[in-house]
Amino acid sequence: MKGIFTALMCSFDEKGQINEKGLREIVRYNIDQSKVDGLYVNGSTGENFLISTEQKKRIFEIVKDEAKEQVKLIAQVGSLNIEEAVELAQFATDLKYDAISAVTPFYYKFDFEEIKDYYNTILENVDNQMIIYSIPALTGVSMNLDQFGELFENEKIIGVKFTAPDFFLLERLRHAYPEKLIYSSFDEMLLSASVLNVDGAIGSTFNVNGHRAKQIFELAQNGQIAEAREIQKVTNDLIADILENGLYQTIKEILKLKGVDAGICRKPMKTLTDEKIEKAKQIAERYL
Ligand code: SI3
Repeated sequence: MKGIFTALMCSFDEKGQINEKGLREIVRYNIDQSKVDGLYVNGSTGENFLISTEQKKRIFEIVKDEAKEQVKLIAQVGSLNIEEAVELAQFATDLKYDAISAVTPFYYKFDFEEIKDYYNTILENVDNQMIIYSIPALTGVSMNLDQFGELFENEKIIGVKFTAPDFFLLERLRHAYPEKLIYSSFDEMLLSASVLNVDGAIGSTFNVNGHRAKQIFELAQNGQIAEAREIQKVTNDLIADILENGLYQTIKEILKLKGVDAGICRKPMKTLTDEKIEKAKQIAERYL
């Protein structure tokens, strides 16, 4: 379960329906071209919070069918509707996903006891291992070292997808819980997190830049920091341009230039203007 995991995109058509052929091509591109170690399915990058339960299940099925046992698969099942979270967790477990993950419950200001109950409820109903998905900037939910520790008391919680620029907390977590898996999840901070000995990373830009993420992570593990810094620099030039042009839309456009039928993003996400499509082409030519 260690290494570089792509936060997988999903291909959607103009009607917002899953483009199965396109999704299969995205899976193949990540496995065959980028050679990532795993896929994180139905996360933020997969537009999970914009789609129906049936669509989430279908995506789990298609990805498993395409990837088979070639890479590790993590199913993000988190939902404000706890019955949906349990249903998806059971569904992905039946499909033999290697682990499930759930975003911290958001929108309502849940207290820590409620958050803990959410994870324990999902896990009481499913025979699988869980990776907490912590992304305070989007959920508004920040947890401290002790709270992570309390969640980790449940042995089925095997790690955390740590999507925050808090390197103090990251170092404390690494030190306090050497046996838990910690995944860094801001791609632009991969080297810094790798130096703190994270077990892997999960990221959106790995859909097109997974090969460099693998290099950064492996170089850092070998102590080749100067070399890793060079690759992180190019990576961050790429990420800065992608973020400026529109994150998920630009990644999809770049995939299309690589021959992958990545489709468009679901509404209310916008489609790229002609000018931004041209910019995406320039980004691809410059970096990929
Ligand atoms: O669940 C997911 O799709 C992710 O892993 C998200 C991941 O943390 C990305 N965050 C978001 C909000 O998309 C990052 O990979 C991020 O896009 C990247 O670092 C650029 O800022």
